[in-house]
Amino acid sequence: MTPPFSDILVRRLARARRVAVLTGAGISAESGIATFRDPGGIWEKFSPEELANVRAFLRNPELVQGWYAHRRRLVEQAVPNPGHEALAALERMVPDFTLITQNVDGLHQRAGSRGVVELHGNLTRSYCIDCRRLATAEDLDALAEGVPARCPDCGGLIRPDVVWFGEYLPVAAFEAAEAAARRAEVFLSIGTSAVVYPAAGLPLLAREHGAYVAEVNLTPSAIAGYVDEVVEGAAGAVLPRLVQAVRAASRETTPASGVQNGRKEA
Ligand code: BJW
Ligand code: ZN
Repeated sequence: MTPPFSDILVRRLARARRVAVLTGAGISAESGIATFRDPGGIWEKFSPEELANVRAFLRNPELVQGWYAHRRRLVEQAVPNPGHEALAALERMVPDFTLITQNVDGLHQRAGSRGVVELHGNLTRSYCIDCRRLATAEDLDALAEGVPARCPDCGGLIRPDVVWFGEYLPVAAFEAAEAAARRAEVFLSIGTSAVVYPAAGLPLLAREHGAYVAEVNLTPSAIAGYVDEVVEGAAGAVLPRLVQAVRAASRETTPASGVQNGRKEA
């Protein structure tokens, strides 16, 4: 079967010493975690812009805490899929590899990716909005009793350690992401609608600095017209094939001496 990606992408990846990848909710969809903007989720009646902001949280903390409690349960039950695993394998083949994610589910780390740059935080952590104390699982249990979860030290509301609309991204994480985008020879944008900034600007930044930019998505994203290649398909199906093709192409260019072109083999 003809691959959904080009030979150019395979050869560029096989040669590249610096690769950066941006992932979004689409990569975790095949692990059973609903995306934000695709139809079908039980939170479909709320847009992320309505729930993922501090005003919504202060207006109705129970509703927003409930949304995150529901998502934490899904994440606990979920397992990484072949898309996450393929990116962990690609990392082991490229000397300078940066995986930047907008996801807050920790599935990349569980698939074996290291040094993941989390742009929007992680929903497994929560903290008190008044004294910043990290919350424990017991602190969050109050929610089950029908009242918002509050800090046992100061009574402040407990919020997830994620980035909501109108909030700044963690500075160190965003700086690391920008630096990786600027130096990347190949940049992959995977499973993101690319409508939320500043994350959606990273593939464009990479391209401005000379990277070959490809996106992998079920349907073309908002930035599809600005990238070098659009690979249409499910990340869990496309990425294992892509990594396999890159591995085969790397072997073809490996000298008989066994020196691996500076690559670490998976
Ligand atoms: C598959 C698949 C499969 C499915 N395989 N693919 C106007 C212009 C520019 C910017 C702004 C603007 N007005 C406001 C802003 C700023 C705002 C913004 O960008 N808004 C836009 C919506 C217009 N951004 C911010 O506020 C950011 N902060 C900021 O800018 O700070 C500066 C500032 C400070 C003070 C005042 C003003 C500015 C913060 C953004 C934080 C986003 N937070 C969320 C929630 C995180 C916590 C949580 O998870 O609950 O992040 S919102 C939500 O969207 C979440 C995601 O990370 C993010 C991106 O979504 P993603 O990952 O792309 O998911 P989907 O669902 O949109 O797309 C899924 C894709 O997968 C689809 O394309 C599918 O086709 C595909 N797919 N299955 C491959 N199997
Ligand atoms: Zn507190």
